[in-house]
Amino acid sequence: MTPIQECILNKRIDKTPIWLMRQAGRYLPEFRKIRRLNPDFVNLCLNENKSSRITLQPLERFDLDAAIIFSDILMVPYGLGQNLIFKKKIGPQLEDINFEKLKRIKKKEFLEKLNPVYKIVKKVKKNSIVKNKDVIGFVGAPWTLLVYMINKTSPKNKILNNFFKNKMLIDQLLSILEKFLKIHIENQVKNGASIIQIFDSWAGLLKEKDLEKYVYLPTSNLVKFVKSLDVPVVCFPRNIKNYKKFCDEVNPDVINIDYNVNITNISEKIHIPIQGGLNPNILLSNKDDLKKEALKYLNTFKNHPYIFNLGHGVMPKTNPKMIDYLVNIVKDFK
Ligand code: 1CP
Repeated sequence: MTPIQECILNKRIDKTPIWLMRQAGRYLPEFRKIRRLNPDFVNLCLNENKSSRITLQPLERFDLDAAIIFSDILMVPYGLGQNLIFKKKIGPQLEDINFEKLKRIKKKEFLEKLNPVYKIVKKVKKNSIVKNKDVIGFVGAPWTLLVYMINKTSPKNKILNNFFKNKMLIDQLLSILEKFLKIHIENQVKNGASIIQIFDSWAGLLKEKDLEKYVYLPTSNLVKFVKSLDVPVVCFPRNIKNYKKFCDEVNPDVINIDYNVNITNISEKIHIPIQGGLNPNILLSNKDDLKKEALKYLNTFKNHPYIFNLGHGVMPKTNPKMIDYLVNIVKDFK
């Protein structure tokens, strides 16, 4: 069994496994080199050879316990026919939803568009470097995808003030997303993904009263589905106020916390394996501060099944040497 599966399924606590969100990406010169030659990000995500190579780049450098497939949560809207581009400094820009077209999209068409993603999973899985490691597949949660599909850009830049105006559209989109996210998950698992992570990056935008409809209900449907495939599921409802309530309502196998979560006594409230938390900005400081912060997480969770990770993705300005230093701290911790 892999170190991460040992932690999740056997609640093993003597060795803390580690992987990092956005472990493949801009902070790696070998990624930037490929990226420079591939200005169209969606095409890059559909390029079997390049994306599988990018997925493995961080594992060639660091002693990580998992590879996460190089892709994007917005490949699902793309598969549903909503085209998009990624602009430097601005991020994703989606075209208007053509709802009539989207409603008619068939499973076969969706799978044809996203088939390269599944081939990437298969290719990564076959590589000997992931032997005794996990291959992590992922999806965006329905709420976070709804945000991008309706808002058409990152809500960090702006959130439309009439976002909730068309209730019927929202309800229908949620149900279409549920159907196709299950298809996307199933095909990643079939091709070798051994864990699924559900990213709900914009869960923190919602008011408490709206969580049931937009987060708990749709996410727990996906969680049940992943469990039916016999693969562990990690949820990351970023910036949600009450992680314990989320765990009680949604029942994931693992919960990923963000860096604003106060971890003192968290083990008394949350009884499932925990992942993440470290502020990625610490990786931009110095080794001493990094060590102090990393040890805080390691010591707090020394009696709780814990997968070391960050509270959000690795920042582009991170020095790869700091990642190496962090991985070694975690591996040497006893
Ligand atoms: O310009 C570039 O070079 C592309 C930057 C980039 C990268 C490296 C984007 C654009 N996506 C990715 C890869 C990616 N995205 C992965 C690959 C695997 C890995 O982690 O190494 C994963 C898991 C994602 C997931 C993702 N995409 C999320 C959820 C996690 C999170 O960051 O909250 C979200 C919200 C996205 C949308 C997206 N794609 C890219 C950007 C810059 C964004 C975020 C935009 C925003 O802030 O709204």
